[in-house]
Amino acid sequence: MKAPEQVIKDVMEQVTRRNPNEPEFHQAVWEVLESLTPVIEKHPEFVEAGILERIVEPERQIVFRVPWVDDNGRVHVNRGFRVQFNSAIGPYKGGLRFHPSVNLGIIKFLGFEQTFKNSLTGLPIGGGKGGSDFDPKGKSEYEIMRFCQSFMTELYRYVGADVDVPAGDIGVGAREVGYMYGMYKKLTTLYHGVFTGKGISYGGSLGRREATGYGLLYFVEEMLKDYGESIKGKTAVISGSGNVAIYAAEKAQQLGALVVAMSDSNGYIYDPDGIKLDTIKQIKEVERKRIKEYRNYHPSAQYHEGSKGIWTVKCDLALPCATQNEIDEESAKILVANGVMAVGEGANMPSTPEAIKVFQDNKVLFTPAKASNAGGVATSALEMTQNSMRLSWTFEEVDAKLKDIMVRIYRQTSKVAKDYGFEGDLVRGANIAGFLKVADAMMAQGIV
Ligand code: NDP
Ligand code: 2IT
Repeated sequence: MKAPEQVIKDVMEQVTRRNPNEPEFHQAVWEVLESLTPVIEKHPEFVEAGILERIVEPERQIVFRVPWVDDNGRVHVNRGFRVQFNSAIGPYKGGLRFHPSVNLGIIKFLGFEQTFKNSLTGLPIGGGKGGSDFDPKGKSEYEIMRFCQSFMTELYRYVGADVDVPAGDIGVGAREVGYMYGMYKKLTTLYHGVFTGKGISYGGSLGRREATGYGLLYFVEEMLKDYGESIKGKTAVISGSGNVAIYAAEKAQQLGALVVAMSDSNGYIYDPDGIKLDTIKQIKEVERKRIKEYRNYHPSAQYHEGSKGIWTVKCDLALPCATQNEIDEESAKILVANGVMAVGEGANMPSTPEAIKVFQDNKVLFTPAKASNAGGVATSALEMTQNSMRLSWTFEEVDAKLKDIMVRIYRQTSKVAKDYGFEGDLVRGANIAGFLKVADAMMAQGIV
């Protein structure tokens, strides 16, 4: 019998060899595998059943052509992806990302993370992710619609309410979900919950829009409580100004934090009196413009080019809510030097491994994405439930369930970390807790 460290090393080598040029996927896999040594020690049966080799290999990867015609009659071709990663505990579930940086490796990293995150929600959803290298920026409403329709004319074959249920992610919100849902319905004549994040008038859940950001703050609040602290009175910096960032900022403000900086991919704004969220919503949700417009409304605020600079703003709470690897070692060191108390990940894998090490070495409270941003997908599962039951819950009902789920994820993550001898290490706690449920289901279902 090989030593657990060797088992893990061998699986990782195979992942690197079999998936060349996919650094984000390697990074996500390594973070999980590295946490699993004590689990493998305790459960040699997982090794015998090839659980690790199977869990790092997507069940199915779909790559397809997405042709569309712009407003000037020019033809464009993008690439579409759907990676159906793991269905051990439920139908594939996870968002679609439209961003020029999308490639198979990015979608695989996201699908892999999603598998463990979905497990942590305690709800019956497997892991999947998809998207396209389409860039929505600067496109007209009809161009967006035609792209979404073309994307769906292929994807519709592979999804379904009990098969695979996509949702939003970067570049995909209620507008895009609406266009894709409309085409799905036309092609299949099925009116069922094949997407989440739908508009409220056609089966969407109240509270889904807010869920990822609100959930992040519920999670951080619960963690701070354990250390005799709370969000009230803290200064917060939140990167991004999309769906997750906006509702993270909203809940942070409701809980009494002063949010002083937000960003987009061009730069960040610093408003020491507190960001006016209505202005951000107007610029980002209504006008779909750049964050630098904020200064036109609030001339006393500062705008700085470059999104990375946001981590030089002094704060107690840093909440990365934009994209992967947005906090590197250098930024982490600056945050620590400026006295950051807690880092709560809203985006997927926003901190590099080196940055996480800096936070942990310096006793900064750190919440890993797959635990602290699970509120979005958890509420998606609540949307699926409502669709199946043919009823709609009130905002308050959904929000209360979300809060319960986030508190439960925090408690479970922190307990599992402690049980395995790593008290306070939520990275390990989340990886182990997320893994155990999926591994158990895979064991029960045989070698498939
Ligand atoms: P949005 O498209 O609504 O917003 C993304 C924000 O991040 C924008 O402000 C965008 O700026 C910025 N951003 C995107 N890419 C980059 C980049 N390469 N560099 C700097 N800034 C960037 O997406 P979401 O808010 O939905 O997603 C944000 C993060 O949260 C992602 O990591 C996503 O995977 C994760 N997430 C989302 C969930 C959801 O329910 N939506 C659930 C769980 C996690 P710009 O407008 O300039 O591009
Ligand atoms: O990363 C994520 O968890 C999401 N983008 C949300 C997925 C979902 O199915 O709601």
